[in-house]
Amino acid sequence: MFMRIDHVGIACHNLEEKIAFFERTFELTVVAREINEEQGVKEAMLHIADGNGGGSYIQLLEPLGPDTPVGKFLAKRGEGVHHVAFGVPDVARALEEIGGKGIRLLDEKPRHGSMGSSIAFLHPKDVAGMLTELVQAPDH
Ligand code: V0V
Ligand code: CO
Repeated sequence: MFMRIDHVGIACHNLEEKIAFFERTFELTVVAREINEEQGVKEAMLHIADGNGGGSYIQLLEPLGPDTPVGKFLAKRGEGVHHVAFGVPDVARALEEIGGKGIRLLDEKPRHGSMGSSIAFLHPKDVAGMLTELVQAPDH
């Protein structure tokens, strides 16, 4: 079902500061930036590698406000790994299959994600405490 790790999402207070840190420390490059109002984030993707059905990235996330998923996470836990996203060939189908196994879906249908992708989240309490995202890259 999972083709690769698409990205690891990291919650941070200041996106520009963390982009600069990742660029100078690990020599990564920002390949996309977006404000996603629906998800309540300002985000940047730093490219790591190309893989099966799409690339793999670090996703840096700054909340648009305190009452958003990332804003609440920062207040409760501070900066750190917020979610892990797996590449799948078809998000709608993956949701159906995973939902059928009794895992709580946070999204019943795919939503708009970074770089034109389709995304959906699974409840962290049902996945070993890990907020899990499914990603279908465009044209895949
Ligand atoms: C909350 N919990 C987490 C968590 N966030 N556990 C692991 N990882 C996280 N990121 C735990 C929390 O500690 C609670 O456990 C429990 O889940 C319920 O959390 P809560 O604080 O009561 O509830 P909320 O209202 O904060 O909701 C949490 C969920 C919410 C996960 C339901 O954040 C959500 O719907 N997330 C999906 C959307 C999202 O995260 N979007 C931002 C990324 P205890 O303390 O009761 O034990 S956008 C993105 O990745 C994009 C655009 C992209 O990739 O393209
Ligand atoms: Co993400």
